[in-house]
Formats: sequence, structure tokens, C-alpha cells
Amino acid sequence: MSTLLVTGGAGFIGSNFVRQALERTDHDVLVLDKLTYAGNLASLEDLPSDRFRFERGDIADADLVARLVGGLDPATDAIVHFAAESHNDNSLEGPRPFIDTNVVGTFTLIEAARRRDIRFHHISTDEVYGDLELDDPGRFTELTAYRPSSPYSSTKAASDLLVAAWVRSFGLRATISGCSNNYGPFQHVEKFIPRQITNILRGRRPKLYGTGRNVRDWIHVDDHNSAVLAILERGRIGETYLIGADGERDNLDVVGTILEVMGRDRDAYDLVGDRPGHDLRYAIDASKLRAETGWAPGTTDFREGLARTVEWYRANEAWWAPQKDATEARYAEIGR
Ligand code: NAD
Ligand code: TDX
Repeated sequence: MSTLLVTGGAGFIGSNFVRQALERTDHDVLVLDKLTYAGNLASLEDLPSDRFRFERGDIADADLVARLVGGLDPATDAIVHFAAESHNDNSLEGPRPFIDTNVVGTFTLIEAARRRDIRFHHISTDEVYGDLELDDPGRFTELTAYRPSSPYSSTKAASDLLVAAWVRSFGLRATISGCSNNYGPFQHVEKFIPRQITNILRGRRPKLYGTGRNVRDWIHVDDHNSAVLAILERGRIGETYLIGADGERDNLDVVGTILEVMGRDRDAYDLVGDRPGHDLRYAIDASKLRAETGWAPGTTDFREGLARTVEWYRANEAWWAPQKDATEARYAEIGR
């Protein structure tokens, strides 16, 4: 039986990936996660204990990583690397953990992977390309030049470049994927969509940065993860694949839709101060992924995917309530 070593498997996308991989494939899963403020073991409850193991630890801990990678079989196993510091606002307040985890942590993993010739998949983001003008007819492709804006996106860009260099210089058997903004269950309440849903559930108003005109290209987390599985199965070594589901919307529209789905007036939100360096627009052209792997998203109706997500947060207050007050206290400190 083959094993996937999933880093960051207690986070939002990683935990959804673990569930999908156990349901849709016959791989065993070993999660390596440090359980930072963003990691939550409650996101990994009720998994089959004969196929799932959890190890708490830091991806930048070379001895631990060497031990875990030492247990993998180069013929059948793979590392799927989700672990990261992932929130732009935090990276503006304190960039150091972003360097340690996103850069040094990725370096530590690819060193271990190349020594044992283990297949490696690196999870990255569309933010490495910077932003687009609102009226730019183009979208990001795998050939777009890197132009990251924030400490977060610059460390993700650095990690992509390390992986690409390890492919070229050391023959690391790696692929990279760059996905757009994810939404769905188990996302930390610091992020845009769950923050607004849980604000409304708590009787507070949603908070939009700046003018609310910034555009993100939304994809359901299960579609991100089905694309990662498709790349693991059918992607070409050394290639980068952008993942997106043609879901461009401005933040005003997203908040209006959340309010409507939750039975409130579309304009019952507050505008707050803007994020420094706030990227204007992201947009993904996923034709390479679709053509080479046959992947297509399952959720194409954003409003329907959002309504399911609202229901999940309504039904799972015990999962998010412990994080909510501390998260809002951090936002209050920075006036957002
Ligand atoms: P998240 O913040 O919800 O989860 C990150 C996980 O990594 C947590 O469980 C945390 O405990 C763990 N972690 C952090 N530092 C670690 C370390 N040093 N060692 C071991 N584990 C550590 O993040 P997410 O939103 O699930 O993002 C997962 C990946 O997907 C990241 O690489 C992110 O850059 C990328 N990504 C996210 C999005 C998005 O919309 N959220 C979009 C594109 C790409
Ligand atoms: O309260 C808010 N109000 C608001 O208007 C928050 C938290 C955000 N925003 C805006 C900022 C962005 O324009 O909403 C948009 C989305 O914000 P985030 O959820 O912080 O995501 P973003 O900065 O776009 O980055 C996300 O997508 C790419 C993930 O957090 C990254 O990990 C991923 O790489």
C-alpha cells in the first residue's frame, strides 16, 4: 500500500485533502503538522485509524523530516506539501514565521525528498504573480512573471523557485500547483469568507477592506484538492499547473451574496481601513491543467457552494467558536 506524507494536514486545505484522498484513493496518509494557531486536530476527526496517522512536528526540523521521509518508498509514495503560514494580514504584522516555515521548511523537505528520490508535490498560490488591473483582459498563466507583493506571497514565490531549482539541479521529481482563493468547510475564521459568515452568525456586520472592489477568483476547496490528486496521478514532472474554476468576483459581491444567503440586506456591511499593499485582482487561466489531466471543477455555482459553506459554519460552531474572539481581538488591534 502506498503512502502520502501530507504536510499541513491539520489546516484548512490539507485536512480537506486528507479526507478526499482517503475517500477517493487507496493511499494511506501520514500527516506532519506543527499545530500552529491555524492547525486543528478537530478537522481530522473520524478518519480510519488503519489508514491514517498523525505526527506533530515542524517541517523545518531536519532530523524529524529525515526520519519520516526515511520511512517512505520511492517506488510508490509521495510528499504533498501544504504546510505554510498562509495569511497575508499576519505576514504584514510579523513576517518571521513566514520565512521559517515557507522558505526554510520547504528547503528542509526538498532536501530530504531528493536524497531519497521521493515524488514531491508543492502547493503554491496565484499570489506569486502579484496582481492584475480590474480591466486587464488577461489572466495568470504558468508563464506569467513572478511579482509577489506581500511577505506571504514573496515567501511562497521563494519556495516555488527552490522547488524548481531542485528539479533542475538535483533531479527532484516534483510538480508545483498554484491555486486561486479557496472557500469551504474547516477554513480558519481569520480568512475573508468564514470571517464574514461567523460575524453575521454572532450578530456583527461583515467588514470589507478599502472600497470592496478587489477581485478574487474563488474555487471550492474540494476542487483544488481533486486537481492536486489529478496532478499527482497525471502531471508531468518539473511542470507547474495553475488551478482555478473561473470564479472571479469582487469582495462587495461576495459579501452581498453571503448576506443574501443568510437572509440579510445585501448592503448590511461596514467598510474598514485597507490592507497595506492590497492586491487588486487575481484571475487564473487553468487551461493547461484541464488539457493535460482532464480535470474539471465539481462546484461551478458559487452561490450554491457558498450556501453549503454557510450551513457548515452554522452547524459547526463548536469547531470555530474557540478561535473567533482571539481572531477579532487581533483585527481590532490593527483597526480592521
Ligand atoms: P492554513 O493556514 O489553514 O493551514 C496551514 C497548516 O500548516 C496548519 O495546520 C499549520 O499548523 C501547519 N503548519 C504551519 N507551519 C508549519 C510548520 N512549520 N511545520 C508543520 N506544519 C506547519 O492554510 P491553508 O489555507 O490550508 O493553505 C494550505 C496551503 O495552500 C498553503 O501552502 C497555502 O499557501 C496554499 N494556498 C492556499 C490558498 C487559500 O485560499 N487558502 C490558495 C492557494 C494556495
Ligand atoms: O475581513 C476581511 N475583509 C476583506 O475585505 C478580510 C479577512 C479580507 N478582506 C479582503 C482581502 C482580500 O481582497 O478579502 C479578500 C480575501 O482576503 P483573504 O481571505 O485574506 O485572502 P487573500 O489575501 O486573497 O489570500 C488567500 O488566497 C490566496 C489565502 O489566504 C492565501 O493563503 C492564498 O495563497
